[in-house]
Amino acid sequence: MPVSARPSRKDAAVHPNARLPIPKRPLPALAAALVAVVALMTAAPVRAQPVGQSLPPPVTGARATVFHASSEARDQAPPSLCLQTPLRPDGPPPADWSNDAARVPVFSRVQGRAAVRLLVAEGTDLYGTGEAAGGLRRNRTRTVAWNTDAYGWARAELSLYQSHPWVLAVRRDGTAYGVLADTPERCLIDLNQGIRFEAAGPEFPVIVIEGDSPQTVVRALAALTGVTELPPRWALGYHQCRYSYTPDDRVREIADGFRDRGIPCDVLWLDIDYMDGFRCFTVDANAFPDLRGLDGELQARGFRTVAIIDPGIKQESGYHVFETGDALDAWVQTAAGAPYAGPVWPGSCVFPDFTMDRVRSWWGGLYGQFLSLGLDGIWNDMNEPAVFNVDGKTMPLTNVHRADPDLGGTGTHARFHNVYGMLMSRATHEGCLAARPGQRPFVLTRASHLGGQRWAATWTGDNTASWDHLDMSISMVLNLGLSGQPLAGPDIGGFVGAGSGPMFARWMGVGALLPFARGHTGKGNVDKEPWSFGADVENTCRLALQRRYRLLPYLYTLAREASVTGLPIVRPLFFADPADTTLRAVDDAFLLGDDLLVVANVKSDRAAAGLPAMPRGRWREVSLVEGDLDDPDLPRLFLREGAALPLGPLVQWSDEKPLDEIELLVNPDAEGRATGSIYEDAGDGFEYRDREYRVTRFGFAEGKVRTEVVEGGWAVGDWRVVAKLVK
Ligand code: NBV
Repeated sequence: MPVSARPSRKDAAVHPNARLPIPKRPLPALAAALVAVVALMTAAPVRAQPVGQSLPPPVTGARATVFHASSEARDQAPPSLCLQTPLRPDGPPPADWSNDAARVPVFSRVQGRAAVRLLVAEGTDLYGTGEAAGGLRRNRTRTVAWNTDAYGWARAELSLYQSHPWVLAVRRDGTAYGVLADTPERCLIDLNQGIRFEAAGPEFPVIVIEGDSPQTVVRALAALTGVTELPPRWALGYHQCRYSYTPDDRVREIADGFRDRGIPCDVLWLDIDYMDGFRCFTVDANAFPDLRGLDGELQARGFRTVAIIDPGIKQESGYHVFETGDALDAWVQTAAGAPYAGPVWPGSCVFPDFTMDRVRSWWGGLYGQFLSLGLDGIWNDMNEPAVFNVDGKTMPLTNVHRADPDLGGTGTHARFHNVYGMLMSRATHEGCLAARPGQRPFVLTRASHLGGQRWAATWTGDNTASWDHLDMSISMVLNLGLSGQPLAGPDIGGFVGAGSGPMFARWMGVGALLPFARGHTGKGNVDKEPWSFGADVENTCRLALQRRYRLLPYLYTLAREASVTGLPIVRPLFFADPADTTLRAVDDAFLLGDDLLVVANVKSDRAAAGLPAMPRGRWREVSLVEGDLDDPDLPRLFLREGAALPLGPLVQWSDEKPLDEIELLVNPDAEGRATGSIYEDAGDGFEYRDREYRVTRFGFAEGKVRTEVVEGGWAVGDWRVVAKLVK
């Protein structure tokens, strides 16, 4: 591993891109209406006949059709960059769709851009659009699918780090459909009047999925764009990060901080300052003279480590990554055919062109030696890709990617911008797997695109320590889940700004119940470890994280479900009853799986939290750890009527000890019955693919619990079940 003397660090407390002009805010209503009218007037319908072709049902209960603007557009369409496999149309669209303007898109061109519009019936609620700032319900919003380094983004931000040109529509009666604009280009998703996509680049196909429920449509989306593989179990524990824990003794201090205080934690993160001069795949020998030794120490105490890797490679002779990449001709090129260079953390950088298989393999190969330092996972940041001090905060759109034929061949950055981060995380994922075939890769990425869930988990970027951002973290994670990405979470506590103790406590309460739970904050900011805000906040954080660890068997069961079906881990309340329209806009409460309902208080006023509209049935409030019911800063939890929820023991890290006792929280239905299940395997590795796993079903009836293995043949140590009825 190349190391060198510690570089002189530039003060990186403020993101250079923060000084760039703020992207346009949405227009005021009157101006927006005028623009819409002008747009309609200038929208000349394409004369060619649109073509629709039905697809084999992606999942039972769903029907899907792909529409093209014309047969020429269909024949010339470049390969999809979001679908898992090419489509195989097998007939005409369903006959009952022909006059339905909600299901058959109208294609046009608007000011030179390809546009598509579908009507939306009264009473239809819209969701999805991926990583979008704002609330859960997306009606009357605009999103621009364009991966952007959005440091300190605002509620009105149009573009964040990821692009998901996808809308889930739930009709008044609870049936649902989804609309996917299959384009990687910059794409406006306008939900002001119906569903409208408008994108640069060539005409793009639109896939419409019809389903009997929102769940069916989301599962169908996953059947088309892929699922997240089962993560290692430790990745569902709590993660602690900051920009940056350095030097090595500071990392040790943080580890002590958790273990000495009995606050559960699985993972410590290394941000860019562990590197030698921000050169990827190097280590600062002064700050981390023995990273391998440090990782070993941490592992012995039950911690894993994840290290950051950015795409910008310092243009410097003698630096092994630059030299080997250069020899391979690996870089994105300018329109003139020279390697493109732009400034990022290390100074002038070149950028690997991940659209080429040979470049992805080279990049993946760099992880072999790197992971051997004892690292457990990789964090890909800045991969929009972010470039400093330029308009648009990225590379010129005229840059050239020499993509392989399966990605459509050579094209401009305008075509590949939105998939750059996704392809980087793919290269990382594949590299980790090749380096350690027996271990499940854990990759976190900032930039991504529809389908990116196949290679990485994600977080919502550089949020702000404000009540509003705490509020948005729930709806954003929900909409990511409805857009195919189940493994997501915010920077708990906020990346930008100090915030306050009560806000931090409240954020930890919520964040501990989201799929990816990581505390993080920016350089120069106040400390944001669970103990940084005094004893009261520390107690709340301990309870919040103890709750998460008690829920680990359930969380892991949900992650497994997501890996099989594509259903999100956290779900909007309306999943419990899609026909109940009172649930459609609730976004400070959510479902963890089907059985646990979380009511968060995200307002500064402690007393403000009343109960939201609740789904039908007798949901009963539950306690997961002693004292949680008495803490007003923790979300309230309710168990579904008829549910039996398996809880694990209180542990300090996920595999501290084998599961020997399950406490089954039972909320019997009117007949006194309840059911639940648990998925188990080794927690890492791939033996589960050869039946080395087990799904056990719990049935509660007549006051007794029965267990039955319903799937898999894994023979592991047995646990006892202790049922606890909730009153
Ligand atoms: O690597 C430093 C940070 C990181 O902590 C953060 O999570 C990323 O979103 N990174 C952005 C680059 C600079 C941010 C100011």
